[in-house]
Amino acid sequence: MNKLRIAIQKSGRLHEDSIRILKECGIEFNNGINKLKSEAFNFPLEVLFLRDDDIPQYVEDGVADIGIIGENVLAEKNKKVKIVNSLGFGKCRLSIAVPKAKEFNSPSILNGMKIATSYPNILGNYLKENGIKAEIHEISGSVEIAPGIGLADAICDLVSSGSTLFMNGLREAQVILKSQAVLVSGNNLSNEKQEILNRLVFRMNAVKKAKHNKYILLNAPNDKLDEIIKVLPGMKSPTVLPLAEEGWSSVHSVVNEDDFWEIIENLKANGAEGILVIPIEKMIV
Ligand code: PRT
Ligand code: ZN
Repeated sequence: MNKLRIAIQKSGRLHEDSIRILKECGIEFNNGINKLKSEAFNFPLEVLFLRDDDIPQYVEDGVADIGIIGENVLAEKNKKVKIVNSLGFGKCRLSIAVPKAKEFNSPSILNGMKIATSYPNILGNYLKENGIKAEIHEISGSVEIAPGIGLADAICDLVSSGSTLFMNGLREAQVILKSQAVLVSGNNLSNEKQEILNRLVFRMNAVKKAKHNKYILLNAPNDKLDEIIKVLPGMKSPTVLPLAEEGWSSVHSVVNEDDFWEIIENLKANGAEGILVIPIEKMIV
């Protein structure tokens, strides 16, 4: 039987989350320790463990059918692959950073500077779009030390918490690209492989949706039910069950993480008691 081949990072920041998302989709396989590939036991999937930089090329060439990589790598490599799904992890931004004391009120300040980066293509496009003439100095690692050792005047590198910049006396001046891990696919999947991919994406969406939502249970006095139900959206509408105690009901619903605290405050203000919040494992709508 035909199998779908997915390429994920062998080791590094995306490795564990890539494995976790596949496992949460119910797919079981051995992790890639000292292994180049692994076959899933219970889903038509073969997992290849590769360096993240190589994944776009492998997917473009069809050696792997799909892959998980950061949008930053995708934008830099510019290969013929398409984004199928955003995965919500590996979030970071590609930014220009300058020494702390340096003013940065417009990108034109970069004119004439030497900028160190591992992302020469993305940086080159940014400079071109802004009409800036600067020298790009490509280095493959430890970009943040370049200004301190006199190798460059500024850098263009990935930032997440900002502590690496801070420790090197640098300041984030301009975000060029926001990135997260994405699932990409080649452009010529067979019908059979496309079908497997659709099943995988369906499962990933159920996992993602569940993470964004919480199941909520609460007790409400019956005379306050109308107000409380108005606060709770639910998947269709909240479930209301009578409590053993006269005049009270139990209300069940699903709430979105984004407005979660606001909803809880509203519920309390409207007389809800004994509020329980429970994580949802999968959500199929
Ligand atoms: O060996 P391989 O080539 O596969 O891995 P790699 O060393 O090239 O990549 P890796 O594992 O470091 O990162 C893989 C992907 O994780 C990146 O392509 C991004 O999509 C994503 N990601 C998310 C990050 C970060 N956050 C991140 N903070 N990648 C790197 N960093 C680095 C950054 O370069 C800087 O050195 O972390 C430092 C900054 O972090 P803060 O928290 O101090 O700001
Ligand atoms: Zn890499």
